[in-house]
Amino acid sequence: MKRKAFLLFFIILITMMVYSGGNSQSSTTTAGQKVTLKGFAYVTARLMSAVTNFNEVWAFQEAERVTGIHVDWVHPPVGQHVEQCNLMIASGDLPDFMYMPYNDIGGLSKLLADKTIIKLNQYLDAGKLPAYKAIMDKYPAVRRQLLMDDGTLAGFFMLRIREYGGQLGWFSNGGIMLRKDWMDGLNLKVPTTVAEYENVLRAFKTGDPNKNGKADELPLVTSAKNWNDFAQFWGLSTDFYDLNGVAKYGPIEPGFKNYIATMARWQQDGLIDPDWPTVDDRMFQARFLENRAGSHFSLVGTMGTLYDIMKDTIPNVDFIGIQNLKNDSDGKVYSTLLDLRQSFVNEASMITSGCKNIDATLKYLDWTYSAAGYEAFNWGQPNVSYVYKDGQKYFTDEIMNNPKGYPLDRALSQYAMSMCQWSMAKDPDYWVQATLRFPFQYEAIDNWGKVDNAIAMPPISQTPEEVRRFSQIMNDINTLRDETITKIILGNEPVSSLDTMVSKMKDMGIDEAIKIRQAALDRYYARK
Ligand SMILES: [Ca+2]
Repeated sequence: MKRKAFLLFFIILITMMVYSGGNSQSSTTTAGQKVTLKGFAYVTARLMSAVTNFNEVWAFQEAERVTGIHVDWVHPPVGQHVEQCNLMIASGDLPDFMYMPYNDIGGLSKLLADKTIIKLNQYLDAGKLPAYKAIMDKYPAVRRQLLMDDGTLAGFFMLRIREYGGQLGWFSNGGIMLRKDWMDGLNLKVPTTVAEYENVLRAFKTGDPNKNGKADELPLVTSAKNWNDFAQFWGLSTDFYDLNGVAKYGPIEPGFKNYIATMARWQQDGLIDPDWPTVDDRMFQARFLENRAGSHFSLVGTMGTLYDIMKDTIPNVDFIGIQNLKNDSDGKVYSTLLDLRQSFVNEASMITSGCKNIDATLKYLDWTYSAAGYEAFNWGQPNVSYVYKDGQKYFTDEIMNNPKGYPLDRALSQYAMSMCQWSMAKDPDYWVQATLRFPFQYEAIDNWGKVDNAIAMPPISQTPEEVRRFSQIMNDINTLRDETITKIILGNEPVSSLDTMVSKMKDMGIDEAIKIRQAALDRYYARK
């Protein structure tokens, strides 16, 4: 007994020594030698246009300088990361940590159950992730998204935290855009409701805004993927959404009929480009170049591209990105865009069960979330890739107008990881400077973010069995939905076909699918 007690005391003593050393440099350096970790990280073509290895990026050099930890990186060839990572896991020869889109390699639950990766909770609780924990403490809503349903913290996620209008999420990269010069020419006000928007489309149709004497305008140019974008103005989705904690499938809701009936009427009245089922990017651009397209559910980057190609031939061309249209029944402005509600991306650095130096790995990965790490990984090298002016950060010409002629993403990727994939918190200010070029883009981003994001489905997680059953049911139901919507909008079937569609969906198991979503949603809201 005495011997055992002594051993226990000895073990506690050793543990205390290791822990007390956790906050100092000494735990990461052995006899003055630099600690080296092995990291597996997938890379994209964008990053590889600038460097061949993370260690060539200035921010990673800074991380090494500050933490005293060197990482030997393993980067699979672009596009082969899933296969390569699976091979590595199967071989049992694991690095200290790996950065991956985890859903592509089985998901967090499976990686934990297979003991490929380890939980981080005990280290979080022991204060070993000070910077990462500070973010979770500051934003409880983000913390809820990062923890799994059972409270497990499984990795260092790529965070995209932005506060807007009292809500948390990233940017709404898309919304309705209109030809501002056409609106001004016809003396039209900015529409805020579906009815007002319809009036603008009608005025485009009949008012000859392109002044060629022909009624050749296509008031709304769209494609099949935009139908969900329009549905949100009716406070619903063509897919699943979250109505005050209740999982709903839009196409079987009563309000869906009003929405589809409106789209069908617009089509019949010639307000929608009749070629929408087959329109591709080239045809889409041609409609704008021909000075015939009046409106589109657009992306902010698309607006910039269209402006670039139109400005020489259409001298006064101007765009406006307007707020999402008000829902008729409650006057709210809804969005079902996940980006506006989700503060992380499904990618993370995960510590593996083969990690040989957990303390050093934690310290290294935590640093990117510190104030200094945030600056280095978003903005790069001070006074080289960015400068401070009046307390604000600005990219230099090295990035914005690169002397070697590099495009912005390549120039920035030599210094920082903000445009690439890495476990870090992305700075909304970086995104604005790197993405937006024209005043109408700033205005659009501002307007598109003025929404109530509550009906967007939050980032729920499903068990492997739920995923299997859910997709089994929904594959056929979604196909039926797409076919029915297309036929009704094109006028090939009456709006009443929706009733037949709904009863078919009931037979196909929509109620069970809703139940599965509801269970996942309940678990999400029950997270601590
Ligand atoms: Ca015309």
